[in-house]
Amino acid sequence: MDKKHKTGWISVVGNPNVGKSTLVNALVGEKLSIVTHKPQTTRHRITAIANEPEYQMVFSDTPGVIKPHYKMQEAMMKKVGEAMEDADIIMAMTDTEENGFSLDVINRLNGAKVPIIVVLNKVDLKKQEETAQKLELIKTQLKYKELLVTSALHGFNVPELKKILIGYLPEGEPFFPKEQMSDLPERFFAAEIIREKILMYYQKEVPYSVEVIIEEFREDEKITFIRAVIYVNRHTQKGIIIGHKGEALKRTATAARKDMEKWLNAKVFLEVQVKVKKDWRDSENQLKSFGYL
Ligand SMILES: Nc1nc2c(ncn2[C@@H]2O[C@H](COP(=O)(O)OP(=O)(O)OP(=O)(O)O)[C@@H](O)[C@H]2O)c(=O)[nH]1
Ligand SMILES: [Mg+2]
Repeated sequence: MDKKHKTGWISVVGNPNVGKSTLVNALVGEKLSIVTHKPQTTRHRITAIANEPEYQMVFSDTPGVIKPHYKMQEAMMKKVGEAMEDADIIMAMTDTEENGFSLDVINRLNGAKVPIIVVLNKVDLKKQEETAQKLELIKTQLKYKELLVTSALHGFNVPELKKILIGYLPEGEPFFPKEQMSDLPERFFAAEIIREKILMYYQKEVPYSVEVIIEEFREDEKITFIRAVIYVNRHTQKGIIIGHKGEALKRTATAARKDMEKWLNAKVFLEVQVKVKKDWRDSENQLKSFGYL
């Protein structure tokens, strides 16, 4: 007997830095979502699709849940809400560094009408007894269908998690063509690669004050031309991004270009400019033009 095809939206929700993007990348087998050791790496809802003949899982990686301090963060939190509304399954994620789920996350999850799968990530970092204690705490915090420990970084329990998710996927036709891995354009991922390097190379508030926009993305036969603008909040940050004799920017752009070449499997010519858009994080118009609203 033929098994019916399964399709569904799976949203990953949790505090910053617990490994949501790492896990989504591991589940789809491709690095789509950027990952850094800093919190608030993910700012958008990122679609990542796992395709097999018998199923299509459409993951929404989301920004870590925080209390917003400026309009951009409000927009980030709105995306978490939207991803939860659309979900057929919610993956609620915490890690062994956290002391169970935060109240903000619990409050968001309480009204959920779809199955919740709880994931306790980063089990590689702690002894078994400590992990067991965290699991006991989580059991008292949420109503869920399944509870699983993972190490997204090392792939531990990722195939098992996938099997569990398939079990909860609704039957249905695929939403996207089977070769598609995301509904976001290449330009978006190119900008994210640059932002990942900025998060890695710059300190304190600087990475959080930056937006990256791709103004040109042109694939010629032999080379892909990418022209990017890094927008900063304040004039002083422009100098920091560029650095002494332009060295900081050069390092960032070179690292980004190398990753882009791997991702596109093509030679890339990357041009990066830095511009100031004063207080863009609190400007509705700017946030609209940057795609947050
Ligand atoms: N040791 C260990 N580190 C992990 C694991 N999963 C993720 N990490 C690390 O945790 C950090 C945060 O990972 P991300 O995937 O960016 O976390 P996130 O939840 O998407 O973070 P935000 O986008 O900021 O909300 C990175 O340095 C990862 O390499 C894991 O299983 N074990
Ligand atoms: Mg993330």
